[in-house]
Amino acid sequence: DGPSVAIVGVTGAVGQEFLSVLSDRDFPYSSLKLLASKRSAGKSLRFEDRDYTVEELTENSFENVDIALFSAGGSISKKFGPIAVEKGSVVVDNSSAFRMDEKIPLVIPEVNPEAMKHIKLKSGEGALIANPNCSTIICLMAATPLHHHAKVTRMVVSTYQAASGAGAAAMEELEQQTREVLAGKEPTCKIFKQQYAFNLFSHNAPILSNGYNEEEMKLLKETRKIWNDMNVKVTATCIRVPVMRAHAESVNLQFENPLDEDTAREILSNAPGLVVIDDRAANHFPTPLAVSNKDDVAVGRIRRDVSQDGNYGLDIFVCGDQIRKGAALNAVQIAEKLL
Ligand code: 11C
Repeated sequence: DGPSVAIVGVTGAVGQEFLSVLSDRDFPYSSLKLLASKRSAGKSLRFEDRDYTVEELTENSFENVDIALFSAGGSISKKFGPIAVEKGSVVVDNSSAFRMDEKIPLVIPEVNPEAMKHIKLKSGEGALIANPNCSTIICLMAATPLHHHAKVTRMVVSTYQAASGAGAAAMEELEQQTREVLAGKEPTCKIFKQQYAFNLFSHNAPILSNGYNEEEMKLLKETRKIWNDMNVKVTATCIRVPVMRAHAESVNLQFENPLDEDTAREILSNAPGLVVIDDRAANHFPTPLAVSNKDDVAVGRIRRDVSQDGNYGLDIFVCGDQIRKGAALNAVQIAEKLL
């Protein structure tokens, strides 16, 4: 019998995507429980020819739940994640609440599935598995195969992040502002405190005392944990751009061992979950639109870094759907590994 699955935060952008991904991948659930806040409880949802009623998330929600997919924010995860684990559920959590807890695996299935190999479904023992930040997932999907070949010593990341990373309300704000600006009206700024349409700005995550914002520090800390390499150097600048649902990232890599660009292209072409779009003649490279609603992360602009001697540096450009591989798909792939 397949596992019983609960979705926590089903009415959010990622929650809705959990449903699409479960369906697209024919995930063999035996039953499905849709959970959300009191505000959304009672809503009807049709999924795979069945009608569901969204239930209010409570401490009693996890009885007989084998897998709980959480995407309802860090404070909900902190409160209800341990309750689900206590009931024997394996929780795959999309928030940042548990990512840096050293007892909790932080997993990209194509990169470090071994980190969760001790976790078993229906064992009576619940467990937590953390889904990394979307920018980290999208970056490491391309950087890891190269790291395995030539060992990355330093990575410089510049992100171009979509509205979806800030939730469904931010996506609506981008659309509304675009209409307003085109109509010559003052844009409504609720989620972001400045004009988003036809603009870009530094990521809205809190700024820390070192001048980096939290999103940038996640790229450093999560990469070190996922690669199990506390020495890799990572610096990032994260920017919010007026794109709906896919992140783009420019990634500069420095290697311990030489890696020429043809070998890199070959490695990336054979890597799981990755598609190479790198047509220099046609100036055709990855774009957020090309990867929107797609599972694969796209990589291109693969070139030797001319600022470094020999073949010790590469520049690449990656794009990935933030809601899918950056969140819901990665979590469902983790669940698939548990089957
Ligand atoms: C963004 N990555 O694109 C963020 C949002 O740690 O899960 C998700 C924050 C997180 O804005």
